[in-house]
This record gives sequence, structure tokens and C-alpha cells, in this order.
Amino acid sequence: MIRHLTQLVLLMTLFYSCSQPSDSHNLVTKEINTNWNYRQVDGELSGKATVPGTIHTDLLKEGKIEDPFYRTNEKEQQWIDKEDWEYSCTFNLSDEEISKENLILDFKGLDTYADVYVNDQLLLQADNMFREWEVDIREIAKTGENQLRIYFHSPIQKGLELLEKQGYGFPANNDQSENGELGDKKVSVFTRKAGYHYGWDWGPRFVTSGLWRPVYLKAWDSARIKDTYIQQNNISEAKAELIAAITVDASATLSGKLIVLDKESGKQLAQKSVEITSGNNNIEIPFSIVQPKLWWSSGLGEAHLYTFQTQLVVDNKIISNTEISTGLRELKVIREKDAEGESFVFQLNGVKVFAKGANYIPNDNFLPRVTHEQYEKVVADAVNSNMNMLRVWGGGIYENNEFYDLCDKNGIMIWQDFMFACSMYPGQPEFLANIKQEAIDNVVRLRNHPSIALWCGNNEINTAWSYGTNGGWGWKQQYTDDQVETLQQTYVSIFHEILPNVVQDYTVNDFYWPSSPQAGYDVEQHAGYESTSGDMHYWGVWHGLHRFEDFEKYRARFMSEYGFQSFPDFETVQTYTLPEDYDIESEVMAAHQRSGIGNLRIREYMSWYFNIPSNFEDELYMGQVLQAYGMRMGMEAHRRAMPFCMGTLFWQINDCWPVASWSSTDYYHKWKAMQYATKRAYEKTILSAYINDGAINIYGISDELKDLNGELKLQVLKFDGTLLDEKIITASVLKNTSTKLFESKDMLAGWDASELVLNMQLLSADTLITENLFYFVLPKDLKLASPSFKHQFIEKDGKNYIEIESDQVARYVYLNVPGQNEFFADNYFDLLPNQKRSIEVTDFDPQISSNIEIKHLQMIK
Ligand code: BMA
Repeated sequence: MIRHLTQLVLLMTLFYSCSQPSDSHNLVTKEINTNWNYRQVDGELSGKATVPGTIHTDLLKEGKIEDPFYRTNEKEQQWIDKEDWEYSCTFNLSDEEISKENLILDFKGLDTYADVYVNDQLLLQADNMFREWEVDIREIAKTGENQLRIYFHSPIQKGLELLEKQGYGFPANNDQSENGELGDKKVSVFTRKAGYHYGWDWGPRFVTSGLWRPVYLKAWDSARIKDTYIQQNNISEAKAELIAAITVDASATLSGKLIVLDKESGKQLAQKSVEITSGNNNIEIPFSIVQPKLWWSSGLGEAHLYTFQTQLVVDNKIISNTEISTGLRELKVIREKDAEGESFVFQLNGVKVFAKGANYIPNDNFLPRVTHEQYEKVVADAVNSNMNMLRVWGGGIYENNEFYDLCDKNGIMIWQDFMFACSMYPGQPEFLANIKQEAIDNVVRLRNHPSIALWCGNNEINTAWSYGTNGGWGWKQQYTDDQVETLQQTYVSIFHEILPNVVQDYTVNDFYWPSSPQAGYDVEQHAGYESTSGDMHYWGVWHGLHRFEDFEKYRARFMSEYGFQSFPDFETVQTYTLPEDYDIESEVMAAHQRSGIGNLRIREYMSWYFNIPSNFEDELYMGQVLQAYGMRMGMEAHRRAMPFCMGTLFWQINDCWPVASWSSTDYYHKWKAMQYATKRAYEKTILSAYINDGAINIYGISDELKDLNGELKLQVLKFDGTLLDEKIITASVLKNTSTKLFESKDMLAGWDASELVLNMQLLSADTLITENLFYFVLPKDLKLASPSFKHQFIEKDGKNYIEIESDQVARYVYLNVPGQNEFFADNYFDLLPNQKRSIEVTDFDPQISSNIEIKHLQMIK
């Protein structure tokens, strides 16, 4: 029997390998990225260009402008976006390439009004940075040298023409037209280009031009697989029912077969004979995988990816193939009526997931210079601080594929906005058609990514316009009734027709949400701070001058934005300042603080909770401590509100230049105090306390899928470590929710609250699961003594650590090595007396022991 089986396997292998089609390498692809030059159309400037790139970075590289981010250089560089620029290069075509039936140039991204000429013939007039353009050059191209020339019209001049044609402007609060020397002429809305290029309340104004994504030359015969979409129709642990929806683009009729393979096992999953006709052919091939490995978000399980290969085989030759990596999962947004309103919760493979994360903006004003390492860093920062979701916000870009690949691989779910934010838009048919094509291009490009959890129409426009009422941000007051009607109609067309239709037509089961925030799907369902359905942007803290304690009151079903600013640390500040600028109110510091109320707010809140230091460096430190303190209260309040609230995404994880902003990591991806606070607040299981009506309430919050039965240990300590009281209570922390474990009005038994800290520990079978500290009074009212520290660096198993201890409670202990890159796995932490802490140090340099600085709250005057 065994012998027979072996023979059979052998025979099958033989048959399989005999019938294996050979790869005919039909498609030739090459990137056109060398020998580029730029030229100022009405001026003298010209030189070598980098593609992908921008005019600003080309001018910088050639020394024709200074570093745009340094001091107030931005001001002097506003002329660049008023100019037309021409980019050109030559590329060679071989006899083989020229003899192919199909020859195209594939522009992955042109920023933005770009007239494309090949051998002096105009082939394309692009007008949307977010679209991909393919141009047929078959008739124009020749063997040997060919010329490619791209004329970029000034986006500002184009915008001004469009504004004039329109006759009236549109609201665009963040468009810094004044800084762009355009007075109140806000032209950003007329151009399909990243909104933040025109400035934002955390970003400078650099309206770029250039080839911001690569250009490819592609040549092939007869047919190519243009696109493969792995449709996930029914996914369970038992079975994944899938369809490979394949688009074949053919220049002639042909007979062949399409094959779908699993790359890892080499196993053929499906095959279909096909009769291809000239043009686009859409072919669906159903297949299934029994007991698939599912894709899970970070914290819940492995983010397993399958790689599916598709092959178009004609005459036993593979003439075209594709490779798609995707994760198999069922991901839904559950909106169900309940006693309090309507839920808003992501459900992954049947598990309701509390979303922990942040909003994400582009990593640079000059997009093409963002490196793969930087993308890796942001996603790693998210994972390492226990996040499972990022929101790609609508004033930036539909990110590069590599960003989503990293999110797929690391289990970071993506809330994906379409690129519309805080503005109203023109509604001419050609503008709407452009938007529709932009949506199709990006939905088709991104739909195989398992990380995409939701598509959202826009950022805050529903709230700002406040459809049908006079509320919102007061935008309507400047318009006649007819204009209001027109603007509203355009809003409905884009966000309630065009975009949801594209999501519906081009994806299977993807969820679309018209605007963030909204209380419901309908256009009239505006979100307010009292909403008990939909998502919420809670800006009472910061804009509304609410106290941090108010995070407890405004408990959203899904908190998709809230935030508080801080300055970057001193070393980052030094990258854009001179010593004479070291004052929060100096011209240079003010140029790197784009929120009009920014410094005022920071200082006001600082005076409520901490002290305002007199020294510049200390103020930077204190600003970060303040942000971490307040935002941690927010994160914990949202998690305590589980399962009513099922998500918290703070504003914002990153920066696009060095600036004071709401970010938790700065432009150089350095962790601010808040990122460390996030890591703690987003741990799988936490203890969290707050005072309500004079009573301390302690909660156990868990993202685990199993209940935990353990003990809650509560120690009331004096700052020198004296133990005043200890309680050990049995505690059941229920799975995937928040459980109140303890409440008491007389915990302090007459002691002075300003001299005490509560050490809370959750233990299970004597193992410490999690711990947290709680102080009974505001930080500024604590009677902290001056601690002395002992520290040493040790090496263990090839890793470096700092061991540190203190003789008194020390708050917000900040370890820093000026001018060096050490990363401390924990920082801005509190130390209890005589509790040795061991913290891993990466990028360790032995020199650091002599240079290390230790800062803490008590030493700041
Ligand atoms: C949010 C965002 C951004 C802005 C931030 C801070 O509403 O959507 O528009 O940068 O507030 O004001």
C-alpha cells in the first residue's frame, strides 16, 4: 500500500512538473529614474533632478535654497510654488522592447498639473496627485533614445485661475494662504493634492511640484494580468471562500488558462480556461481554503499572510503573472442599537476588538524622501506601544503600498480616510469625475490589504458644515441661499454617492463611513460631545479649555480624535534653532508652532496641573510631561468606558517637520513622553483609578479573551517608602471589557493626600500581571522630596540595560544622553523608593555612562 502511494505521488509529481508551464517573461518593466533634469520655465534655475522627488528637494540638493525646515526659511521659499517647472530625461528602448505589441509609461504619481510629452508630443494632462496614469507610447516611441518631458504648472497659479472662474471661495480653515502671500485666497480646494501641503495647524506651507512616485516603462505582447483582487466572501476558521477576480488586458483574442497558486506550498488552488478578447477582460475564479490561518490584529494573534500567485498561461507558457499577499479575515463594523444609542465596534473574526491607536499624517512635507526605514519605524512604534489601529487622516495622502504592507504584516488595522479634510469642494462635473477616478485608483490599489478596516469619506466636514442647520463652524454665513444649496449638493454627491458607490462597486463587504466624526450614517446625523452613537472627535480638552478630568464625562462610542500639544525635545528643537531662539515666544519657535492658540493653551493647562518653569529647556520637558499626563487620562478613561466605548485613536502619532504639535513622536520619530505613556495605557491588561464624587474607583481593563481571577494589591505609601496601609482583594478581571474592582471613600484615613501614592498591582498566582500608580492630588500639589538616584549600566545576554533606583518617589524620570541616539525602552516613568528598575537601552554607546542626564519633576523650578 505504502509502495503504491509513493508511486502515485511520484507519478503525480512527474505529471505536475511535465505540465508546468514555462515562464516566458513577457512583461518588461523598468523604472525611469536616471538622467532627470529640472528647469524653471520663466527663470534661470536648472539642474539635476531626483525622481521620485519634488522641486523643493531638488533645489535644496543643488544648494539653491537653504534647508526649508531651518528657522524661518519657509518664509523665503514661498516663490517656488508660484513658478512652472519642467522635468525632462531621455530613456533608451531596445529593438526587443520596441517590437512589443504594447508599450506604456506608468506614472505612479504626478504632483500635480502635469503635461506629459514624449518625443515632443503631448500625451497626457494630469490634474490629480492621487491618481495613477498609464500612457500608451507605442506609436511615438523609437529604438534608441527617447525624450520624456513633463511640464508642471504652478499649483497656485492654476488654483487662482480656478478660484476666479468659480467666482467665490470655499472654506478651508487650515489653508495658510496668508503665509503663501495670497491674502485670503484659499486655493487648495480646487486641486486634488495633499491638503497639508498648503499648511495645517501643525505643518508649514510647501506646495510642491514633481514626480512624487516612480515612473515605469512597461512593454508586453498580447496580454497581461492588470489586476488581481482576492475577494473574501466568507471567512471562518473552518473555511475561507474566496474569488480571484482577475483583470486581463489584451491586445488580441486568445485562448488560455488562468491559474491561482499558493506561493508558500506551491499548491495550485484553482484554474480556469479562458477565452480572452481584445481590451479588459474581468474573470472570476472561485476557490477555497480549508482551515485557513486567519489574520489577526496585533495583540490578538498572528497577522498571517498568504501569497497568492496568478498566472495567465497560453500554449503552456506563462505570459503574465501577479503576486498578491493578503490576510484572510472577516472584519466588520458592528452598529447595533442598544440601551444607550448605537454601538460602533470593529469585529475581527467574530471578536469585538477595542481599537487602540492614533491618527497618522504624512511623515514629511517632501513625501518622496520618506525612507522605508521611516515607515518601518512608525509602524514598529505603533506595535511597540501596544496599538492595533492607525487612522490615515484625510488631509494627507493615500499612503504608499509599503506602509500598508507593514501594517498587514504587523496586525495594525487601518481606518482609511479619503483625502478630504476641513473644507468644502467645487462640484463641476469634471472635478467630480476626477474624484471618482481617484477613488477607484486607490480603492483598487489598496483593497487586497487585510489591514484596511474602514473607508471614511472625509475628516470633520460633516461637523464643520453641519448640514441643514446653521451650526457647525459658521461656514454658511458667507454664502447666499443658492450657494449653500449648491455646496450641500456637492457634499452629498461626493460623500454620500460617489465614494460609497466606489467602495461598494470595487470591494466586497468593505465598510464605508461618510465623515469622521458622525453620529450616524445619514448626512444629518452630526456628532456632538454628547453623542451615544457613531464616532467622536472630542476637542473639549484643548480647544474648549475643558479640564483633563472631563475625559471621563465625554465617553464616545468610538473616540477617533482627541489630543494635546507638546514641544519636541531640546535636541529636536536645536535642529531648527540657534541659541538666540531659545524662547517659546521667539520668532523661530513661533514659526514652528502653527496653532494660533498653541503656546497659550500649553501654558494655561500647565499652570493648572504643574508649574511653568522659568528655563526654556525645562519648559520643553514640562510640556511633554503635561501632554503625557493629560493624554494618559484620556486613554484610560476611554478604556474604562468599555464596552460602551470601543476605540481610542489620539491625535496624532507623527509629525511632518520639527514642530510643536499634538504628536506623540516627533519628526525624527523620537518618542515623546506621551508615547511612553501610551505604551503603558495601551497594555493588554491595565489597572486604572480615578476619583468620582470623593471616592476612589479602581478598574481592571482587559483585552484578553479569557477572564482573569487574581488579586488586587493596594499599598498606600509615603514618598520615602513608608507603608501606611496594604489591602489584598480578590479580583475578577473580565475578558474584553472593563470591570470595577474597588471603590472607597475613606482610603486615606485622615492622612495628608499630598504626601501619598497608591501602588496598585494585579497578581495572578503570585505573578504580577500589571501595575499602576495613583496620586490623590494634582502633580503641582504633591509634596515631593528631592530624590537621590543610583544607576549603573549592565550587559545581560548581549543586551544593555540601565538599572536605576531612588530613595524617594521620583516622578517623570527622564533619561537622556545629549547628542546621542540611545533609546530607552521606558522613560518619563515614576520610581518608587528602593525599587530597582531595569530598562533596556538600544543603540548603546559605552560613552553614555558619563554623559547621561537624569531629570525629574521635583527638580524643575
Ligand atoms: C483635528 C484634525 C486636524 C487638526 C487637529 C488639531 O480635528 O482633524 O484637522 O490638525 O484637529 O487641531
